[in-house]
Amino acid sequence: MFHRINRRLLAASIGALALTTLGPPAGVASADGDPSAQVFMVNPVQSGGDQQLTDGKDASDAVPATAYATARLRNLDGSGALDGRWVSIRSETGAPARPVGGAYAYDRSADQFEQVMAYFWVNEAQEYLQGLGFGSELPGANARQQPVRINQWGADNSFFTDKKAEIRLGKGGVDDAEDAEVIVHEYGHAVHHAQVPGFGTSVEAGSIGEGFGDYLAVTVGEHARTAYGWPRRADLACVADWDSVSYTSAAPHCLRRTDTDKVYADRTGSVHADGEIWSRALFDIRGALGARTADRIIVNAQFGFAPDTSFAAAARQTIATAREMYGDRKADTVRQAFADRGIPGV
Ligand SMILES: [Ca+2]
Ligand SMILES: [Ca+2]
Ligand SMILES: [Ca+2]
Ligand SMILES: [Zn+2]
Repeated sequence: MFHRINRRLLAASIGALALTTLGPPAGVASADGDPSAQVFMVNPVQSGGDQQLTDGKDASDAVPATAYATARLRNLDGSGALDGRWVSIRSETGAPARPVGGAYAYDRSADQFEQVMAYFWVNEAQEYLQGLGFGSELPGANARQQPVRINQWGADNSFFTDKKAEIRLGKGGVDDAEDAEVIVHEYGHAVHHAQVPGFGTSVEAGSIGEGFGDYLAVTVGEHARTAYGWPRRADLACVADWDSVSYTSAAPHCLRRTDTDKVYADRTGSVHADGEIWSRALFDIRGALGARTADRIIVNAQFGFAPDTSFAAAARQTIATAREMYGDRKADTVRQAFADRGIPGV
């Protein structure tokens, strides 16, 4: 679950069905046949650095053209729908996105833009995990077609549902799927659930789920940014710089951060707040070992988490995984990151 704001206030969504599309396509099909698409470079606040941006009721001109990049939509099944190897998009708002001249050239005012963003970023996240070896050298981590539903309701809330193993992205405030960090956060829950069915049945396990989702959003976004040469003009540790302009007053706008000084003794019992303890530890491991090594350890360790794990047990499992994969020195670096958060028994 991403956040919990006004989720009963559904009425505002009824007028959201108008659809607009851009005229001529902004790109053409690539030589290998993958269509191009307009996407945000993680999100417009992070890439552009303008903390004054606001939703403007989903207006095209509320976000500058420089916030968009043209990228390829990979692993599609060729049907023209946003169905592919790692993700399948269903939308309850607007017609399904379709390529014109080999391009999905929608801007943010079109409902189809969120469909394209969700496809691009879920595919990107699974490709990142595949690139770490999950699905080849290591077991797959949600290496399957992930269903994503863009929800018509106006509630400012996105979530992953255990029952259908489906991600649902809401449209309250800034449309949730306009921010890659919201999409990938939810994908983090899908990864956990695929690794350990029913994961998150204790408050601490739930907090680990939220912290990992935030961390995954940051590390996948940064991987993509580096790979594509996109700008970043906000702190790496700021999660959902764009979605959060709707409900945070102070700049920089962040739903949460992965670099707070929270320790285990600061627990509140709220999974989102306490998740910042865990995400900071993961962020520190990344800082010390580099993203690739850190993320191989972090994700691989999660296969061994109990559904109702504690911070202490999950930290010990992560340290043990680091030792098995990389030896004592790196294991001690991982241990230090958890010890710095005051997690007992490490
Ligand atoms: Ca939109
Ligand atoms: Ca939102
Ligand atoms: Ca960010
Ligand atoms: Zn969540």
